[in-house]
Amino acid sequence: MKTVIVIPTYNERGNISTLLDRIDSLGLESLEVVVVDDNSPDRTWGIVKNRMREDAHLHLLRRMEARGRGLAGVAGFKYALDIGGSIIIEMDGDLSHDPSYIPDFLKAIERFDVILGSRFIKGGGAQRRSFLREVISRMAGLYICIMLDFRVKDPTSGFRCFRGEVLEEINLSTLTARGPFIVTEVLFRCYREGFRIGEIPIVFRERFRGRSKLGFGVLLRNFLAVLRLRFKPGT
Ligand SMILES: Nc1nc2c(ncn2[C@@H]2O[C@H](COP(=O)(O)OP(=O)(O)OP(=O)(O)O)[C@@H](O)[C@H]2O)c(=O)[nH]1
Ligand SMILES: [Mg+2]
Repeated sequence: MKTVIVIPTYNERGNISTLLDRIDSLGLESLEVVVVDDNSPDRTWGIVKNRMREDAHLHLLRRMEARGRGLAGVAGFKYALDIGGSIIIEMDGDLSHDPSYIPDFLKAIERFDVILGSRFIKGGGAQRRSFLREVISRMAGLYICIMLDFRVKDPTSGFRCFRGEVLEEINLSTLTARGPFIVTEVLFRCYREGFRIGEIPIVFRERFRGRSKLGFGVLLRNFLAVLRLRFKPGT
């Protein structure tokens, strides 16, 4: 059983080495790591390329075409399937997602098809998060669950684990989200296909290094995208 970790990055120079070191130190067997970098101006991709000289299990997808968290995530999933991944984990590259939870995901996926790392169940949480941001993420999560009939607590978490069959079934090529909304669109399809979706607690750490890409524009786009998905679910 090959596990593939997919990490989309854009300008994560200050974080990527620490993250890759922490993943290495888990000492997991049959593990491949794919960094999907959209040609970051800070040359995050260069750091990965250097490390690849000494690490045959590290892969770089350096995307030169249109940039976006969603586009990068889908490219990473396709790559993970291509290299024979049977369990695929996605996580952020800004150290908000602690790799020490990876063994918990691998244990939980034995009984489910999809596992979400949840901030909003017992044992989960968010560190260094401002009150405003906490309220926004909870409200957004609630709105998404009501509109799309999801029965999870943290639908926007980007720390997730999938069985390979799930990503084969949900038709990656017809996903439409180019940005961060991809996490909601993917979960929507997982529900539609009837997969078993579970949650494990994670403590999320607010980004320490690098610039946040969240703004009012992102929130508004996501709000509208939920409506679109609700009334025009696509194929
Ligand atoms: N390849 C690629 N990765 C991206 C892009 N935008 C964001 N990412 C990465 O996706 C992950 C999540 O993005 P973040 O910017 O951390 O989003 P967030 O956690 O909602 O917000 P902040 O942490 O406050 O910035 C990080 O690893 C980013 O580097 C992009 O356009 N292309
Ligand atoms: Mg982040």
